[in-house]
Amino acid sequence: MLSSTMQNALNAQINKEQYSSQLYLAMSAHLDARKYKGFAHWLRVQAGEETEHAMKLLDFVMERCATLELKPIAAPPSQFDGVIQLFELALTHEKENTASIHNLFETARSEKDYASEITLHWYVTEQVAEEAVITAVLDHLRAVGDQGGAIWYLDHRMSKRQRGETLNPSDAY
Ligand code: OFO
Repeated sequence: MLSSTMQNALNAQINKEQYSSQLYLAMSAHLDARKYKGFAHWLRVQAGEETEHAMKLLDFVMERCATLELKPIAAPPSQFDGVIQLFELALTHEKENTASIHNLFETARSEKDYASEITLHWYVTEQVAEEAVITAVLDHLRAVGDQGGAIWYLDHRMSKRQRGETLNPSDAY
């Protein structure tokens, strides 16, 4: 069994992961409509990964015979500024999610919930990877700018991301 504190905290994190998926889907649609098909593809794969993050926690809650409490998922924005600003927003979002995972980890520690703590190790590591890859995308975007032709080459590279991989644009050249 999970303590009610841990159960509530895990349910809240499931909702945050689902929101992340919605946010990346909205970002993907925004860029797709502006013909940035590669960035849109990358973000859509990211949305799928966020759903998997939610499902992994959901399975854990169920395995612990706790109550799954699904809440309404907040609507993400539907309009964004340019590609660079959009990825800046993505990085800010991931930093917030990292803080949320760290709080959850602290809760598991204070509840002496060792199983939750071990499960959350994966999320702590995953956040390091997510922040790193979005930072790398931003570095590339800032280097090429969002006006010239080079951004279309970067867009093409971003289209190479497969499900289950992060695809740092540096790896794709
Ligand atoms: Fe689930 O890692 Fe991003 O938000």
